[in-house]
Amino acid sequence: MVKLTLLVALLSAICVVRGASLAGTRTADMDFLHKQKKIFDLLLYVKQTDLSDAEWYDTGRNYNVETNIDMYRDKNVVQKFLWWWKQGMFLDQGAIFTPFNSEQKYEMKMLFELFYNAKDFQTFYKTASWARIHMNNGMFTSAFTVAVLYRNDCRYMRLPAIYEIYPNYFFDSGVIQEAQNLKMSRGSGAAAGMNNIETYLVMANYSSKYMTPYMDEEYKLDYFMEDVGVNAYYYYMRQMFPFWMSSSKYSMPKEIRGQLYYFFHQQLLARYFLERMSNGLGKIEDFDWNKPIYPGYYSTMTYLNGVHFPQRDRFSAIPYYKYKYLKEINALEFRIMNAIDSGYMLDETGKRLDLYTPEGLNMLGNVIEGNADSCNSRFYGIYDALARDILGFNLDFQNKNKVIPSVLQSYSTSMRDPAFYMLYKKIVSYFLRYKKFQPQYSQSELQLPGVKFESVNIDKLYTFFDTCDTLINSAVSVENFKGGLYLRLKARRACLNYQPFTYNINIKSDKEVKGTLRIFLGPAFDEVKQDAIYMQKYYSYFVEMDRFAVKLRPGSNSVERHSSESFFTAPRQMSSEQYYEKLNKAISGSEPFTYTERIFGFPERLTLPRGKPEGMRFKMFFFLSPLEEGGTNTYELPMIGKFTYDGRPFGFPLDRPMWSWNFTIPNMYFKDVYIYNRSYEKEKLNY
Ligand SMILES: *[C@@H]1O[C@H](CO)[C@@H](O)[C@H](O)[C@H]1NC(C)=O
Ligand SMILES: *[C@@H]1O[C@H](CO)[C@@H](O)[C@H](O)[C@H]1NC(C)=O
Ligand SMILES: CC(=O)N[C@H]1CO[C@H](CO)[C@@H](O)[C@@H]1O
Repeated sequence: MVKLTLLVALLSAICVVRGASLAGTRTADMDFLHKQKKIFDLLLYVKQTDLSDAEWYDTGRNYNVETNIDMYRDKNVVQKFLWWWKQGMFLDQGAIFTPFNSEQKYEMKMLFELFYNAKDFQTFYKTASWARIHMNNGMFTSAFTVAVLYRNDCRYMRLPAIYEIYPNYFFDSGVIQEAQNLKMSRGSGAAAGMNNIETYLVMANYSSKYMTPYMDEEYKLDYFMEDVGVNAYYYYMRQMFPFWMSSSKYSMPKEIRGQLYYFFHQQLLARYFLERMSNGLGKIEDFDWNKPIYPGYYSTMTYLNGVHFPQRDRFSAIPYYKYKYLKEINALEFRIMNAIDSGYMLDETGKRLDLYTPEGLNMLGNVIEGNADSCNSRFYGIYDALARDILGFNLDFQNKNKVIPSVLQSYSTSMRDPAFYMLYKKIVSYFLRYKKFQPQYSQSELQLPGVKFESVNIDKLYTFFDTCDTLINSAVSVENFKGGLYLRLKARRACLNYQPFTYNINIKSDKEVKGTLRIFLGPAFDEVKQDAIYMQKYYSYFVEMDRFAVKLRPGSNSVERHSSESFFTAPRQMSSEQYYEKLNKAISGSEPFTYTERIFGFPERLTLPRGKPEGMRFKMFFFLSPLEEGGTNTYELPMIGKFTYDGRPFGFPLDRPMWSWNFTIPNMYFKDVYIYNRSYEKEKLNY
């Protein structure tokens, strides 16, 4: 989950300590509203470039980048772009975009820079409107999204969710087909809504429904791997720090970039592992590039141009046309391992950079992701992208216009492939190896004398399958833009949800003290009785559930914290049509429009792993560490907003294996909890 520590500094009083609302809430002015509507409109029905009644259509048709070259900060950026444009070298409009193809990535970066360099919002909007009509839609969406995230004049603005822009990356072709049928025939099965707005519902399923003949155990988890919220979360987390973007050119907290890459994936794997356990599946398998890959990937999805996503049969060996990459990936793995084991990396001039320093982890993260901050991308390559290329089994291609990317080559689809988890297990294992070579925390580093957990009480924990509706209007083509606004096509599918709960934590302190309270959820295994070995073996399977600041007074303190307040999670985003309605009301002056800095997080619905009907045991771990005055840094990230970070390594103190004696430290507390999955139909939960 997001590794950004929001020390809810505003956490007021003790006795009953409560988290405050996460990020600042503001009321929009007209300027904000008009800009917001303009940028939102640009991503509606993005595959259709000819919606002549849309505002962007006229704007884009009448705009000329070249004659407005003075309106861009860096003219070289514009000249380079125009040169490519005039040569007709950009990706075809009907081609499939992936940032993992280097030529496509290069072009997308040019487009992004053009957007980013527009001197004012009007120029940005005009440029984007022009590109919306003339550029490949995938490339446009990607470059435009990053520009909105990084442009100061678009701060806190929202775009339609990625699953609303490209429903075909989230739902199988049957759903898309049925949506098209409904649109064509209208009426049939439609529940006409109010105000002439027609709502149509498509019942969607997960892929295990279609693949019985080859049924793979891994697909028991399809409700997690294909969850709309979790895939969108992954997309935004990676889109927030695009690997091709250098932190020196754009304001990006470079101190945490590489660490975040590690922590985010490590936490995602831990969360996935708890879900595996709930389904009776064991650990994530290792794999070898030179041996057949165990899990298959069977997709029922299609790209916008009708082409199917590539598949991978169970136990398939790497295809021969990927052999050329195998040598390279083996070399990169060897170099990364060498760096971790020797303790230094080589920069581009051959100079040694010490890895076992406070900055080391971040450096390692940048190198493994192979992002633009890598200390030596010639030597360490782009491991993340190369591994995805090999493992996804995408077909070989003639040229960039004929690329058919695998699910692993798009951020919004990668979590659907079971091999994704195997790959990130391998990637995370490098980091764990690095962590293992560091001294384990000593008692004095962890303890907080005079502070003792007395008890922790938690409500009974329930999960259940709910129904989630997703707006999939973009699955169809509309006659015109305004007509499109009156259509409501939704896909309905079961989705894991949980019943919100409260932690009641009693802590005794002999003094006034400020601290950070961290809550983790991890596996419980009967066969491992001794806690000593337990935390040495399983520390990396703990998911950080929450982290917040507390202020203790002398005596007994009771801290009450609701699961919904978690720093890491966010409630379901309002759907586009609701957001749009709210926006229109505000523009007409009938209702004020409030917005928050924090736009997204890990889906709150998935706070808990499914568990079992009879209850499944898990372990919760609570840890209170002192918060030193002035020891915090404040960062601001797009979509996350401002947050304060207490300077401890991400995942602390479970970022390193832990010894038993630490359990006797009174500012730590373990509790066994049980998670029950209930039937939604039978006992509709009061929530
Ligand atoms: C999903 O499954 C249900 C129940 O079998 C079925 O009625 C529905 O048509 C399926 N949806 C699609 C899009 O195939
Ligand atoms: C709960 O989990 C069991 C498997 O452990 C599954 O058979 C059952 O369908 C689940 N119940 C619900 C309501 O999800
Ligand atoms: C191995 C070790 O150092 N164990 C220590 C753990 O902490 C307790 C106090 O909380 C000590 O008494 C142990 O010696």
